[in-house]
Amino acid sequence: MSDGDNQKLFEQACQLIPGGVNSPVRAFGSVGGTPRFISRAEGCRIFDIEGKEYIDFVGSWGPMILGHAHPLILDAIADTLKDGTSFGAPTVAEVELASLIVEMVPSAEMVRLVSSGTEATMSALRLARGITGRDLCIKFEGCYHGHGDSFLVAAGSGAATHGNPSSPGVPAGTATLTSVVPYNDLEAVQTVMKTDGDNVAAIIVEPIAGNMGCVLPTPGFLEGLRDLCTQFGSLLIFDEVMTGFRVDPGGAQGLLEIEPDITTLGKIVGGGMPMGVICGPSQLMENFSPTGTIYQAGTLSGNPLSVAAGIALLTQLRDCADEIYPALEAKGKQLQDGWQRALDGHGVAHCWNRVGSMFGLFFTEGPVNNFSDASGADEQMFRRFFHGLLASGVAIAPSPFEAGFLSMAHSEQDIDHTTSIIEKLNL
Ligand code: KE4
Repeated sequence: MSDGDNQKLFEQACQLIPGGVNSPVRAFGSVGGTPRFISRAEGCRIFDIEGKEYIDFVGSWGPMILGHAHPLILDAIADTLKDGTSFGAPTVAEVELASLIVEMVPSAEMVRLVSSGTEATMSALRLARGITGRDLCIKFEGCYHGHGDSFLVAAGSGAATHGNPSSPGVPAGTATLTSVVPYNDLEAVQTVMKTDGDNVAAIIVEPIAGNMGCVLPTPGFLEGLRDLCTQFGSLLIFDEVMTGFRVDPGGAQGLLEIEPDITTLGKIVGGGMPMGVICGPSQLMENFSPTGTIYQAGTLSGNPLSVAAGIALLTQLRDCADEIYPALEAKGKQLQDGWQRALDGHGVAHCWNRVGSMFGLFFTEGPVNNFSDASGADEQMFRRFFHGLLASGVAIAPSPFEAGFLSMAHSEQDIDHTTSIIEKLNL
């Protein structure tokens, strides 16, 4: 292990893997520089191949709510591993995890397990389209629902509410079935529903957005979506891949007491192993094959190792919720107060959005209520902040359009240490 190993390995990786990474955001495209190749992680720290350690606020993009390499999760996987890795047949543990999810997620009566958040949202939209017999869907600018064709869509120009592909390879015919409107803009949704409501299968939304930084729903926004879906017979899909079990044991729908028709989950539900979930009322979920005719399948769906990790983590979050979620809120407040004070000391314009241990820091006066607001933040300042922290042993997401996460493994001392680092940064 020596300095420069990350760069050397990155050059080698780029010969073999597009951009040297298996998911684009990891390539540091938004911030420049060399991605750190991580060799191990423990608690709130990650360690790269040069032996450098970082206090980590990415947490593998959300799953690590108890911290990395938590013994409860590692032991659950190890215990399962000795019996094999995959059977392609139902297992007791899948029933146990389904029961846990139904118990914790207010709107869930039945679940279907898949292997990623993308699979979950793709399947959820197909379910909504199959049930309603309608083709259109509405999504929100700045919300990310994985890389399914129907979601890689940019807002249509001007009056044309129907979307255009935001990626090559997405057929125009597919993109035009998705309308993209600004987050928190209920009037824009009402306009679309007025003309197309009877053809809208679903409105899909991150109930607390985490893919344009962290952006909160303004009062009445989600309630308005709920009412519009009920009025027009469309289905409301809460994409809780990030917020599920993060902001509350019952996710955003538990915290905000709004019931969607269909919920998608990921990240935490798999304890850091590949997992996605579609869940909701039985009378909707039973439309999935084989009880219904809407096809959905997966070789590794309900994988024993992922399910074991998910059971271990959700059980801990359920049983210790009264300790865990207040503690995560306290950690989040400590972080926000400290970083706010340090950045004020630098005279840097910034604002925060935060729900418990999920946060967004924007280098703009704010408020930030949608993607346009988030896009107005100072990206050069973000880059300086990102690299100043990284050089000082603190890892935040390598993009201004990502949320940050705290875990139970971040101690008060760890958080104070990051604040003292920011005080000394050259911004
Ligand atoms: P995956 O297919 O990456 O498991 O989940 C897609 C997805 C769906 N819905 C929401 C709300 C999500 O946040 C995600 C994935 N989140 C990103 C981070 N913003 C994953 C990181 C990455 O793409 O590498």
